[in-house]
Amino acid sequence: MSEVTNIQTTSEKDKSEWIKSTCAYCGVGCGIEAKVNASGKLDVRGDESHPANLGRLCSKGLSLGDTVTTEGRLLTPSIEGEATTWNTALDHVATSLNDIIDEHGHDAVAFYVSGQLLTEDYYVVNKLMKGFIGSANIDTNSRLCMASAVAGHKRAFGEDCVPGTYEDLEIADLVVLVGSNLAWCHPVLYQRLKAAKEARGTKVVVIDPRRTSTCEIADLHLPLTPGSDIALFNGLLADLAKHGQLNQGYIANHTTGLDDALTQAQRFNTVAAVAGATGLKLSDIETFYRLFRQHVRTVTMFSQGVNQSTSGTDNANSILNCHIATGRVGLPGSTPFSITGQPNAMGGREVGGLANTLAAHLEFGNAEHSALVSDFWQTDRLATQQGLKAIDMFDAIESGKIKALWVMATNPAVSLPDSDRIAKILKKCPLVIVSDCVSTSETLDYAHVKLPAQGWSEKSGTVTNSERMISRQRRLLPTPGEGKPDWWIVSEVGKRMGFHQAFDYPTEAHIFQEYVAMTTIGNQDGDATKRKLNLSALKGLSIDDYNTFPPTRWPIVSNDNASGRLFTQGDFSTPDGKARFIAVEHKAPVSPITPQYSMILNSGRIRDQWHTMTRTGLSAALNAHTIEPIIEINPFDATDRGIKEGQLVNVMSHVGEQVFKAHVTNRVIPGQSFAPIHWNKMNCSGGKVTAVIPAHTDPISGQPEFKATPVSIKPLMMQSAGSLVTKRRLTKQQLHTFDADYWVLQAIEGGYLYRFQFKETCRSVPPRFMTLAASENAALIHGNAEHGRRVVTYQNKTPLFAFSAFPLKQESEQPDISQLLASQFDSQDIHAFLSGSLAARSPIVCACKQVSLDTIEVALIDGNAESVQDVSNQTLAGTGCGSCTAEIGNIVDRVCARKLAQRKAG
Ligand SMILES: Nc1nc2c(c(=O)[nH]1)N[C@H]1C(S)=C(S)[C@@H](COP(=O)(O)OP(=O)(O)OC[C@H]3O[C@@H](n4cnc5c(=O)[nH]c(N)nc54)[C@H](O)[C@@H]3O)O[C@H]1N2
Ligand SMILES: Nc1nc2c(c(=O)[nH]1)N[C@H]1C(S)=C(S)[C@@H](COP(=O)(O)OP(=O)(O)OC[C@H]3O[C@@H](n4cnc5c(=O)[nH]c(N)nc54)[C@H](O)[C@@H]3O)O[C@H]1N2
Ligand code: SF4
Ligand SMILES: [Mo]
Repeated sequence: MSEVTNIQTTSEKDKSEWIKSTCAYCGVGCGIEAKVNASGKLDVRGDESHPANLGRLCSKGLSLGDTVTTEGRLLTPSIEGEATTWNTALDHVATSLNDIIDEHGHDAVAFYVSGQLLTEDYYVVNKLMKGFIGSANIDTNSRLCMASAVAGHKRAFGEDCVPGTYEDLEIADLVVLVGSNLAWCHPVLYQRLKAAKEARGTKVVVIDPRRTSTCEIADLHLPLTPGSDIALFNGLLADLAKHGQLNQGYIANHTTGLDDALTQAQRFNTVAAVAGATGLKLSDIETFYRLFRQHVRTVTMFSQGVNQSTSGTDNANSILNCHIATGRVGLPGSTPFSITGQPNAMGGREVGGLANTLAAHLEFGNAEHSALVSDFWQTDRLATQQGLKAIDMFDAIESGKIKALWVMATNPAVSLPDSDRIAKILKKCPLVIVSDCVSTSETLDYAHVKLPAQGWSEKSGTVTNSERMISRQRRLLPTPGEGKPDWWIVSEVGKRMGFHQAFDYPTEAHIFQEYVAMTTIGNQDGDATKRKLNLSALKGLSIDDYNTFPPTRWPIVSNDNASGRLFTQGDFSTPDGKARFIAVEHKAPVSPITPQYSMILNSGRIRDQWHTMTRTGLSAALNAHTIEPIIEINPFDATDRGIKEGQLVNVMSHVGEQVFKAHVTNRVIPGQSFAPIHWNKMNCSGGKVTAVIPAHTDPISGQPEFKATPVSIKPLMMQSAGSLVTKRRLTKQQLHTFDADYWVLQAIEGGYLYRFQFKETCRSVPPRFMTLAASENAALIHGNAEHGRRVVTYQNKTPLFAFSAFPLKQESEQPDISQLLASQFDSQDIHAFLSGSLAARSPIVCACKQVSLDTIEVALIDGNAESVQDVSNQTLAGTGCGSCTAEIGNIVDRVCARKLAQRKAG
């Protein structure tokens, strides 16, 4: 673990040493500048010249330096657990794949890849599979993320294109956020929108069953029933028609299919009908429809609340229908906008990572497209039909049709639905190859072959963000161990499988050049195969040009890439050039609520963690905000079930059960619950939300429903708790000695903190601690039993672990023992801990500036702060990425209400 990174502000003199690159995390694609500091760590700051963020970064971007550690990295290739050379590993992979193909056919192998690969990596793995192995059994975690938006775009526009740009958010008069928690998931875009709202009064509508932090800037929040977006948007289309707001000229010249779509939509011809399906207030629906009618400059941004649904594709088209009907597509401040999740989700869509597309926006089922691709790749083995989508792919492994799976840059044992079943399938698969940069993950547990990949700070290539901006990711640090670029690993295997010429790339720049050329094939004016995805102006890009390539938005067809918007002239990519209305029908999520499973479980992200925590889990700063896998439930449901704030609960569906920590809040409405996706077996005995989510998918896109699982939630009765700090992670075996009924691991400054809960009283806990001490040959020093059971172990006079066990009901009085590590087991602190006088420490609210709840409360009480702005002025809280301002607002409200009550009472 590294220390917290220094965040530098721009200063002219050191500018030349900063290297420009792109953030490792979300699809906003912020430009960063990074520099290795005197202590060998990476300093990171926002790139003021990058159009996506203009210098801003969020807490995750600011903490990038913390997560580029050499600890926990996969360092050497291995086969069946034995370290080996690259040569042996690559030969083994190539020979094994060829043998399986010879015996069982090319469809017996599969690749499962990721939107966290670079475009160059993605391009070669897709080329190897579809072009040379000759099967399209390559799919990506974008199936869980963007597949519905992709399918919706193709149906409406004839091509998978996001028409707008980020600037549109700033010039819109109305921004509608559907199923998007922008404040936490795309924080820099949220900041841009917030600033625009402050400057010009942009109206913001948030459509989300939960009251998220994004609602802080909402003029209107529509907490609709999960899965009822189609009813709302069909109602909107009907309303636009009723009020004569359809753009008839545009519809006549640039669209087809309105009649059917409108007939379907008119089933929600009245606001009452919409209210019936969505559970929303009549007046709120009316307000939303009126805002949409009044503001031509409307951007509708949609994300996983729309995509991750068994109606995901129809959801997307219900939104697109309303924009097409009003001609609001690709115009300044006036466009639909599907926002991408991963840093290179868009790049993967461009080069064809999904099983149902070829490459460069060329498609299966089109003889001309296939001919173009075969000719370009010089292959006679091109896959002739779509491959299996993620869930079907794992089914085919289970049934034995697929014998080998190569997983790259994704963690399916955690992130796929019904994940315990996925783990069983991986266990059964005869050959599992995993390329990753970390040494442990649930998926790596099942790998026969492990291949060490370079991590973010070591890789070089390109990524494309949500607004189609291609940016360079540049090498910043040397690679620990023998990690290699993903494109190199794949190319080496390709060569060894017998396709030497096709995969003989000297550098990643050569791959990019080939991709550029591919976007130009059959892409001249007048070609029937013409696509918007075209980088022809980059043809002949030299290696130097590639190295200095500035962020550029596609299409790149001439040197002036003026507005960068698409379909501005109503010029769509369908054969007749017209956009398609799609008739879509409202359907409830597939799993019905039953008396046994009467709560809906929604899942998604929290502010400071990234997916399965393999990287953000390493940063003490990012771990300070939410420390355990919580489940949000409404006070009404909590009382009904006898659940208290902070109590452990069992969450069960018909596929599995997990333990979470209840967070009782009005953010979710009665009958609903929300759990984050980040915790898994690597860091918690429970909290793995995918283990309770069944694998139901959208019939068109194949995207799983992640946000509407019927579950039961029941309180668990625990007696005692414990915490342990250590500089080293406990081994699985050591953890086992505790035999805890619940444990969770948190990275903290200087080491790790484990929290335990037990069904028994704390009197019976200490023997387990002795077993742990024995495993390290360590001596124990016991504290005063009056203050709970407290122990510190020493090995050669150096403290190893500090542990305390206490009755659960005394939990709030316990000191935060992470202080012991922060002070490097200072002997006075240890003494205070053992004797029961170590002070409690308050939780961090602002991760960027490391401001705690206590500090904020002091500002409010002693400093007389009255607003978020006052708090920020006094403490700097909220002045980093700003995504904690909603939380600060809640604290301000709470403390000010208390102050008022006290004043009244006094
Ligand atoms: N901090 C952080 N940021 C991230 C990521 C991360 O792991 N951590 N991951 C990145 C990735 S890959 C992605 S895909 C994006 C995802 O970004 P978002 O899509 O914004 O994030 P989620 O939290 O998955 O879901 C968004 C919202 O959908 C709502 N929702 C649930 N059901 C419905 C419904 O029926 N209708 C509507 N309208 N809304 C509904 C949920 O309550 C939730 O608030 O975030 C990216 N950014
Ligand atoms: N319940 C529920 N489940 C969900 C979602 C949800 O909202 N709810 N959201 C879904 C969505 S939108 C997404 S995108 C997925 C994300 O799910 P995953 O893709 O499984 O999550 P990550 O933790 O990002 O896994 C990436 C892995 O790749 C490794 N890695 C990082 N960089 C590289 C690299 O350059 N090369 C290689 N070879 N490896 C690398 C990381 O160490 C990590 O092990 O989760 C999905 N699952
Ligand atoms: S918004 Fe945050 S996580 Fe997303 S790219 Fe920008 S800095 Fe990275
Ligand atoms: Mo995603």
